[in-house]
This record gives sequence, structure tokens and C-alpha cells, in this order.
Amino acid sequence: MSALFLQALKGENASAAPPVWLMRQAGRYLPNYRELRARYDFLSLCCTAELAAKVTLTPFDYFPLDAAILFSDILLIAQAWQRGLYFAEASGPIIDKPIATQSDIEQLPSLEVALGAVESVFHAITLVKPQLSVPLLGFAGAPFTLASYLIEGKSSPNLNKTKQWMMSAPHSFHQLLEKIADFVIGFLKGQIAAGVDAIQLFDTWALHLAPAQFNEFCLAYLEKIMAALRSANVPVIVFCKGSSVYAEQLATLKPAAISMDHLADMPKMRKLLPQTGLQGNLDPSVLFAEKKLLARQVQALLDVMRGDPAYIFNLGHGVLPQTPLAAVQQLVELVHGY
Ligand code: 1CP
Repeated sequence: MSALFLQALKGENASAAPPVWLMRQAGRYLPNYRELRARYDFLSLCCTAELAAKVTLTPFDYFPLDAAILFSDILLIAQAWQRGLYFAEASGPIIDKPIATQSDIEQLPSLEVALGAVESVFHAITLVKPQLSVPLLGFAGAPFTLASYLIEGKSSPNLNKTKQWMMSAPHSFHQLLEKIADFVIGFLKGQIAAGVDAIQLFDTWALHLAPAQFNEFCLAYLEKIMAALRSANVPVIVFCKGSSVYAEQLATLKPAAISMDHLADMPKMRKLLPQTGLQGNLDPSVLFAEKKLLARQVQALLDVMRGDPAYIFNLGHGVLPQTPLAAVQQLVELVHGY
């Protein structure tokens, strides 16, 4: 197995080039993914083990990335909790029965029932593992971000409902976060038992919180999850939009790496956090630049992180659906050729 990615997560990459993988590397910018999506809806791809395994491999038809990420979605919890999850073509995820009251929280299915509903994910891991020559990442959403979708019922630009609940009734909001954290811990332990080599936690919407709120509603639950996984000895990467602002707080979790949003100045981050793995952080829109400009931007990031044994090349957020395939190809070649 190509070990570059796991070496970097241990801070031990001795080769000149960093490992590279991309958030949303399996997605609509890939012709073979679009072909599968024409035949199956998104949730069927996520929840049918054979299909999820197949989609996980789609980017490897085009580029030799250094890690695979299991094809799935952070929102499967909404399905496991029977809240009526579906993905509308135009508007993205919809949760038909958002969590709106204290009694909604009390009536959620048991952990056992909820974990039973995501067993296809564990099965997909066992199917895809033997087909990979690189490490496999499992993942989950973090409690605050998952709570925001479960409460808003859809993508929201400002998380108004979520933040109103959080501030007006913090006790029940914490109860919801606890229940989500318990699900996430069980879900990730299942993924580890099925064979993933590393984990990434996505707290995408942490950027909406002020520092004290971040500590109370994000960091505390990330800490709970990290503590529960510690004995499994699997490297954990944490990502949020806002990781550039909350990098020092995230580093207290002692993750194997922090995935930096595109706002971070990486050399400054390295000075601030000499002991933590760093992943990121090319702005995904740079992939729309013409060849020379793209090459310059990728080169610039490679140059400032040159020789860093704990650096993983990635984007600051996921690959956008309209991204030209040739740009991703060029990026991977530039990183590997460094
Ligand atoms: O084909 C399609 O139309 C579906 C598009 C799509 C894809 C390819 C969605 C819907 N999810 C995914 C896969 C996905 N989502 C992966 C798979 C592995 C990979 O990276 O290749 C992962 C890790 C996720 C994680 C995810 N889903 C996050 C966290 C990361 C992030 O982007 O911030 C979030 C917030 C989601 C929710 C979600 N699912 C899908 C969409 C379009 C969204 C975002 C909606 C929003 O902006 O609120």
C-alpha cells in the first residue's frame, strides 16, 4: 500500500512531494460519476454497498491520488433517524421532518436502531478496501454541523433557527448534540472495525460561531468524539470552514492533522502549530484558472510547504461540480512531480 498519506499523518513523510487527495474527489466533475448518477439517485449510491464502493474508486480511473475517501454523506444520520432525507436536484439536501422540539429529541430512535440503518456503509468499506492500493478515509459530520442540518432541514446561509435554539434553550440543544455525538462515535467505531485507515471529521458550519460558542458547541463535542476513538489508534483529521480562525483551539484536540480552509496562510499556520499535521488549502476556484496560472498557484503552495514532513496537499473545501477534469489532472501531476 502506498504509505505517503499515513506517513504524513505521523509527521514522517521524508519524500520531497507531499501526498495529495481532494475533498469531494468523487463527484459530479467526473464523467464516470455522472454516468452512474444518471442511473441511480444520490442516496441509492450512498446506501447500496456495491455502488458506494464503486463510486469511491471513480477518481482513480483518472488520477493516482494518495488516499481514497469512502463515498457517502454526512447527512445519512437524518435517514438513520427517520427524518425523511432526500436530495433535490436543484436545492441540495432536504430533511422533510426537521428536529423542532424537545420531544422530537426524546423520541429519536435508539442508537442500536440508528446504527443498524447505516450498516451498508460498513459493508461498502469491506468491499472497497481490497481494491485499493492507497489508504481509505472514513468520515462523519461533527455534531454542531449535523445539528444545523437536522434543525434547518436544508442548507442555510445563516443557521438562524439553529442559533436561536442554541441561545434560547442551550440545555436541550446540548441534549441534541450529545445524541448526535453518540451516533457519530458508534458510526466511526463501525467504520474503523470495517477497515478504514484514517478518519476525517467535518464541522463545516463552525464558521458561524463566535469563539465562546465554538468552544461550547463545537470543540467540546469534537473532544468527546476524539476521546472515544483514542484507543482505536486511527489518525483523525478535523476540518471546518473556519479552521483558519479556530486552528489553535482545534490543535488542543491533538488531531493527526487540521484541514485548513483557503483563508489560512500556511507558513503562518506552521509557525503557530509546529506539532500538528496540516492539510489544505488551495482555493477550489483556482481549478478554474488557465493552465499557467493554476501551475503558479499550485507551485506556490508546494514551495511554502516544501520539506514539511506533516503536510498533505488538498483544497480548502470540496471540488466544485463544474471543475474541469484536466485541471485536477494537472494539479495531481504537479504535486507528484514536485
Ligand atoms: O451527485 C450529487 O448531486 C450529489 C453531490 C454530493 C456528493 C458527491 C453530495 C450531496 N454529497 C457528496 C459526497 C460527499 N459529501 C462526500 C464523499 C466523499 C468525497 O469527498 O469524495 C463527503 C465527504 C461529503 C461530506 C459532506 N456532505 C459535507 C461536509 C463537507 C463539506 O463539503 O463541507 C457536507 C456539508 C455535506 C452535505 C451535502 N451533501 C451533498 C451536498 C450538495 C451537501 C452540501 C449542501 C450544503 O452546501 O449545505
